[in-house]
Amino acid sequence: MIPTETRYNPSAMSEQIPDEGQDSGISVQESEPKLRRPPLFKVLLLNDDYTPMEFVVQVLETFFAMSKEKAVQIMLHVHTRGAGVCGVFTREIAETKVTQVNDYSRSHQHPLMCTMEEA
Ligand code: TYC
Repeated sequence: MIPTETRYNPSAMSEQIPDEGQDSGISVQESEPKLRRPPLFKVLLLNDDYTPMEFVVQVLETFFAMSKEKAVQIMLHVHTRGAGVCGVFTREIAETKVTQVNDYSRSHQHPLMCTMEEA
């Protein structure tokens, strides 16, 4: 005969050493989650007096995957307000967009400027 205390008895589990879930009064400082969201960056287009409107629209369609309608809307915003946001990206993507747009503009002899700033 196995002594009563040593037999497997699921209903007796709650009588064992209490853990935190049993309102034991024991508390453990849990560590903060390790993951952090990366910083985000706005990519901006700046207005100038020389770049053709149609070129700016083409840039927005090509490098920021905008519809023609959205690209015209953003281009006109930049034209009237001086600057506008083309998109928000992580640092490396934003840097790549800025370089691509500025290289493309220069290769077409346009002064169009693309920059970035932390969102
Ligand atoms: N201002 C330019 C013009 O009148 C058009 C333009 C719009 C240029 C947006 C740059 O980011 C820009 N031709």
